[in-house]
Amino acid sequence: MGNQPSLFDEQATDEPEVLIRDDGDVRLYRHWLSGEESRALFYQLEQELAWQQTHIQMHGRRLPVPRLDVWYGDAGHRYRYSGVRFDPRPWSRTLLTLKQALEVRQGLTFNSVLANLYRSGRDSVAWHSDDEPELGRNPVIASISLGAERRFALRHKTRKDLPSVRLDLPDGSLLVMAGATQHHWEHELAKTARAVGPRINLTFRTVFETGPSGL
Ligand SMILES: O=C(O)CCC(=O)C(=O)O
Ligand SMILES: [Mn+2]
Repeated sequence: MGNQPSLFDEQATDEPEVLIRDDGDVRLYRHWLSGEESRALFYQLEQELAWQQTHIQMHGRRLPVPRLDVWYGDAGHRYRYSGVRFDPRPWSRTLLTLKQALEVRQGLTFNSVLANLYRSGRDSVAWHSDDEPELGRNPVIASISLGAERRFALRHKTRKDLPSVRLDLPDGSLLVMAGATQHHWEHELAKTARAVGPRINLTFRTVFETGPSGL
């Protein structure tokens, strides 16, 4: 593949670590990208993406989410955030390259991606499941991490016998959440008091909702 040989090299994908197999399916490919690739991708995405401050409506107040984010994807697949529908931006060059690498190396297809930029340890994502109706039943979500290592956690919503999973998501890793994961489990990226650099996370998703009026 021209100037990016290993990004599309199927041999480069190791066996994943299975993090969750009960009531869901979560796998980690620890070294999905080389250090050189992930560094280059971090800087390209930091420059190229139209990072914005999203606000949510909570208890009648308009609050900024603790991170920057932006959606990209195929036209006509709207997503919903805090009750409001948005159109994604058209694919950027770098995001399209990564989407194609997921197709070639993992056999996974997506039509959109949510990019998050965690500027420091003060930025975070609170406990949630990616279970919006437009993602359909048992969505497959491919999550690529670039930059600073941050602690990611998953906990079962009801079963106390299943241990929570906590891990630092490495630079260049790919986490795939599939099966019933979003139905039974929730996840977070906690704040940290440690001095950490910025981190970019990309969650590739398939949004089924189409057209201006939605479902
Ligand atoms: O940053 C991460 O690793 C997770 C992000 C996430 O869960 C989300 O945007 O839905
Ligand atoms: Mn999520």
